[in-house]
Amino acid sequence: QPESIIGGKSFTAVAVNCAAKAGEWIKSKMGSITQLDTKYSMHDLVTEVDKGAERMIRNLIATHFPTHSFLGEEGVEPGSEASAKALQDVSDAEYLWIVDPVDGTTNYVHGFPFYSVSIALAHRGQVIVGVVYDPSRDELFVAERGKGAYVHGRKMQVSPENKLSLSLLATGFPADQHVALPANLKGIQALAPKVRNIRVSGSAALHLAYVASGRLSGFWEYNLSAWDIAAGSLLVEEAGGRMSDLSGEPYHLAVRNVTATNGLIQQELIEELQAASHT
Ligand code: 2AM
Ligand code: CA
Ligand code: CA
Ligand code: CA
Repeated sequence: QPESIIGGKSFTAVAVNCAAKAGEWIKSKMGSITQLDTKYSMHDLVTEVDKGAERMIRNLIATHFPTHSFLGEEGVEPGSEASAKALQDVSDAEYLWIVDPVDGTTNYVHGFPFYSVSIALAHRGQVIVGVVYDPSRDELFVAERGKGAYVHGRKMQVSPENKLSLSLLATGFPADQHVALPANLKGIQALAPKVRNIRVSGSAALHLAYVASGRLSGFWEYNLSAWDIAAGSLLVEEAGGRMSDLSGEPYHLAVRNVTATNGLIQQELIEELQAASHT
């Protein structure tokens, strides 16, 4: 077991403090964005708030844990190759903080209140703390490995639906127009008639928190990066759910095409997505 306390401050306390502080600031800036840029494509937005929030989180972590490594979305060039390489570069870090300062920037820019701050701490590649904060609803989701997952102190448990036909799922439209988007549209087309419904709400981290809290039965998405998933993956696992890639292999930090469920529908969901990808 890694030390969870250094210098009197627990890892989780720092993660929570960072998420709460950044989240409050992000929310206070909503509606007053002065600079909106695109990154990789017209679908990929970034604001001064994304960058400012990441700087705030990074500085706070560095004051408590100066020896720890840091991987944040806004510190990496856009595109999936750059993000895979950035993760590779820190793969031998003992302690690695993985941060998405605003997950759901498109929602944030449009005033659609579904975005989050996502902060994970990995020890030798294994996520040991995961925090996702939703400033719009003031909901704080926290997990520590082996200690369960909580939303504002209440223990979370994944949902009981044991069939796709009883399930509420979520996914995302990938930015990649050539391979991932067509693949996922096939998945949506195959699944929509077989489930209760599908939501595409725009924050992968929050979707994972919703799987953990039982509000969604499952979630899948293509082409994500470690900062979108790492924190939420621990929420799901500690709430009794399952995380895997699209072929059913267990989740790890380099997984980009991800499924997260209550466990009960995992097999059925993966089979449907695999069948759809071959159509
Ligand atoms: P972001 O808001 O932090 O960029 C929604 O489907 C998810 O996709 C969000 O987690 C969102 O994160 C992410 N996303 C948005 N644009 C993306 C892009 N160009 N490539 C990969 N993921 C993206
Ligand atoms: Ca982004
Ligand atoms: Ca993101
Ligand atoms: Ca982001």
